[in-house]
Amino acid sequence: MAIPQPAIPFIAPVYEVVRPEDQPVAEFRLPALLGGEAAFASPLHVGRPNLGDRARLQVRIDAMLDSRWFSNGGPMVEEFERRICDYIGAKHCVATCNGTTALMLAIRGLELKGEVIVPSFTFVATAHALQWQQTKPVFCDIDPATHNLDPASVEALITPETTGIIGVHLWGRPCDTGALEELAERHGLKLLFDASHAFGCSRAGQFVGCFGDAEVFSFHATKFLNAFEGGAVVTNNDELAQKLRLMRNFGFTGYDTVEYLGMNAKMTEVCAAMGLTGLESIDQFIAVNRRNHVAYRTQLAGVPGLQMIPYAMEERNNFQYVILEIDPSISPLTRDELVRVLHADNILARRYFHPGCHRMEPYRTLYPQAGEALSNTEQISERVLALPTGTTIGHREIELVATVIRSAYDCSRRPRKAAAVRTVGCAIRRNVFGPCPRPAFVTAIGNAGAIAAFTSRG
Ligand code: T4K
Repeated sequence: MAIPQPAIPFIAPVYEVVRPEDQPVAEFRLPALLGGEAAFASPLHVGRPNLGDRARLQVRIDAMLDSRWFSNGGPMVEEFERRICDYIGAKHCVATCNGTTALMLAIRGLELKGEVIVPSFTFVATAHALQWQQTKPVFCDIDPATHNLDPASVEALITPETTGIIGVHLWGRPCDTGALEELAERHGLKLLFDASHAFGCSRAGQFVGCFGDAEVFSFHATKFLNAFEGGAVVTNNDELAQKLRLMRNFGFTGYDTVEYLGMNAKMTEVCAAMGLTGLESIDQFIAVNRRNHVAYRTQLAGVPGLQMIPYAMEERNNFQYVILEIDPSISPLTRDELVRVLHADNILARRYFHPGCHRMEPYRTLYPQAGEALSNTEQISERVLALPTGTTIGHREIELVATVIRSAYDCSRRPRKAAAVRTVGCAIRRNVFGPCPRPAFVTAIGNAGAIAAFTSRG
């Protein structure tokens, strides 16, 4: 059964669209890469921060300024932690200055040493948090259907050196928590989840935050719930929570008593104020993300070789990411060609997460063979593309993004239209720049392979 969603408030988009408000989006528009006018006058970003009620944020900030209490376990952080626990039904939340330090604390707190199994298909912070403390990330392949750790592949990588597993709930779609918990228990391993994308998401009706030994959230500006910068470790383990609280604050147990090796991983009061204010609007953020998701799905239905990753509608989802998967055996454009088309139109779609961590430094040098067992990761990281969404994006923007995509596909599939496009493109350029710079123009497209279809296949 689908979970009822709250009414969606009107939130004005902040992007300047070239098309006037009252004109319908044309079915076809000449891609800017071929000389058309850019669809957006200013960049349409992925990851624009959501903002809760500005007035309430201001009240909180004023209270903080008046109190002269800015950090080190202030009342805003305490309230933020309490509200996170209340929201997801977890026992402890240890708020931190960002998600990466939360991962680092959790890894140290759980005593993950030697080897830890982790996906390569994730943001590089997941791997860095291990390597930073001399723990070896053993890169594991994903299930291509879920983009998450494949439990069978995890089991094949367990050695006597393995101390733990870190699953990443990518795009907010939870890992197979049951299979991973069973595996961890059977092999005596610790299980941590990088839930940076998954605040507000559930699996089997249970909120993310309650799985494994601990879970880590990111409240970075680009996350749908943001604290400017911020993160948290959430756990039901009393002892671990106590340890993490000490580690977050240099190991202090009193004014001048240090009982533990610690660092400075504290969340500031102003960040907690932002997080608390966002939490009050979380239903609206999710509703807008969901609406955008549905709109993209409708607008992009039927584009050959292009799929949007779905969310399980019987669960809670934050719909934070709109992820396309482009199958190069069907699609007339590759993912990278489509990126060039979109960027030329000022739509700054991102190749999250390309390449896999194993192809980045220091992992490429340290573990040069890692890619051999990562065929799904290699394939999926060549196919994925994140589109702009969030509360700064409305139906108009989505319609226009979809039109740009459809038009580019249309050109590359229909030779006559492609020829027309080339002619129109050159005509426009001739009018603007003088004689058509065809060689450079064609080379720019052709050499890069971007919409090669417009030229060679046209
Ligand atoms: N694990 C996973 C699975 C993660 O995805 C992340 C973070 C982490 C761990 C670590 O959590 P944190 O330590 O960051 O809390 C961005 C974010 O910086 C990063 O937090 C996030 N994942 C990752 C997926 O995306 P970049 O390098 O792509 O950021 P950047 O600067 O290119 O920004 C992305 C887009 O957002 C840009 O187009 C501009 C826009 N933007 C960004 C900021 C900061 C804004 O419009 N306003 C802003 O204030 O990593």
